[in-house]
Amino acid sequence: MKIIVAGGDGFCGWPTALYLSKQGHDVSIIDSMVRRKIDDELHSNSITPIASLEDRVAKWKELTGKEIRTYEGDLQHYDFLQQVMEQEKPEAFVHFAEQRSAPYSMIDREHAVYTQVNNVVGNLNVLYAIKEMAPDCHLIKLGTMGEYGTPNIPIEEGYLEVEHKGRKDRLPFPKQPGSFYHLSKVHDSHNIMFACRVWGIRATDLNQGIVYGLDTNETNMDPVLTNRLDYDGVFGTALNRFIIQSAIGRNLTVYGKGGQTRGFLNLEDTVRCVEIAAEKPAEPGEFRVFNQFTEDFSVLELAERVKKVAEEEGYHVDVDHLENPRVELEEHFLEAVNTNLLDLGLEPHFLTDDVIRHILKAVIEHKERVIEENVLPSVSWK
Ligand code: NAD
Ligand code: USQ
Repeated sequence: MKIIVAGGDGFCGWPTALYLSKQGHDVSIIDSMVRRKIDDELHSNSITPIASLEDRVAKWKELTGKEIRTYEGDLQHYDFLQQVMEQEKPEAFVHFAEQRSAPYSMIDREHAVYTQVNNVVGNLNVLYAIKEMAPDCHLIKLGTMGEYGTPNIPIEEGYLEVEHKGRKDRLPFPKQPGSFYHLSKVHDSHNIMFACRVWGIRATDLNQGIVYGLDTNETNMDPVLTNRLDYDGVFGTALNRFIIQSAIGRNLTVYGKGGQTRGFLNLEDTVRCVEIAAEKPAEPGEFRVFNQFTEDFSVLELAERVKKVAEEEGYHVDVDHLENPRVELEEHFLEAVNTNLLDLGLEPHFLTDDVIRHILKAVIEHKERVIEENVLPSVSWK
């Protein structure tokens, strides 16, 4: 299958591009490199040293004989996207290419506007490019579980059967996101759903939970293929961040009470979920929604899991409860359905102590790269 991976230089996109290429698909990457520029803006870095995209794909070709074509450009620039689509005529378009940090979107007005323009306009351009140049192409769009927020009822996969004043309908599940970033994903979902209904586009919205892990079989093949891994207060996510904090002798930063409960999945499952969606595409006109996570944990539970494993490895770890920089419920109900991907064959890699130990050992190798002042949260929601 001819597949474009937009955002293919990023944390999820790079391992996905390699995995799809290894599976025999004809893969090309679009990326504007903006994530690397944001590192410069924030004076931050990936804890793992990462090679340029050019070197990464050259190494992949040397090791496997497989070519991954690359297009450096911004999805907001329609002329650029048109050229790529005309050249590639993809059967699937995997769309990771968005500003994905909630704290980054809450820094100030400029960052909120940047996030929503980048994400919403980029996605709208992708929808038009599919309509105009590859109408049968299946859009596989990375959404987020955070679109739903934390309602006091179980979360369904995209839709809710509602009975109201004696009438019934299947309606989009209500969305109560917690940041301007998460809101951008809600806007994307609405635009995609509309494009499916009006133009007959086929699309799958993958409402992904928080991804943990660093490597996959493919990124492990050579140091040049190493994936990025964020630890800072803006782009680092729970669990990965806790593991890195324990490796560098810092207290684990639980925000508030730590009862915030989220869906999580291993990076190895991210790449497989995208493959499953690509191999079993949505029907023309169908807006399909999969909740892409395998387990849920509270933040405090994760901190305690990491503390236990790190202490077994000889590190002393304390858990701090910092004043929460975000506005969110710290104790709440969370139950979400995630059966669509399991029904299509996903075999989850669950979070075991060995998985935590593996990430810990991998990050310890690079701990001298951590910029200490970036570890604590610096962005307030208020
Ligand atoms: P990332 O920032 O590491 O990668 C995103 C990539 O997209 C970067 O390489 C960046 O340069 C590129 N990009 C951004 N805007 C672009 C544009 N307009 N044009 C071209 N390229 C652009 O992020 P990630 O962690 O790999 O996340 C990928 C996707 O998955 C995002 O859409 C994110 O919202 C979603 N997601 C991530 C997680 C997670 O835990 N990391 C969880 C749920 C959903
Ligand atoms: N948290 C802490 N301590 C930390 C970091 C986070 O307690 O050091 C808490 C946050 O307050 C929040 C929860 O952990 O309650 C999750 O925060 P996060 O930074 O791990 O994840 P989030 O901001 O939700 O964003 C990440 C990705 C985003 C993706 C989302 C999936 O950056 O791209 O969309 O996870 S989800 O959470 O399902 O919406």
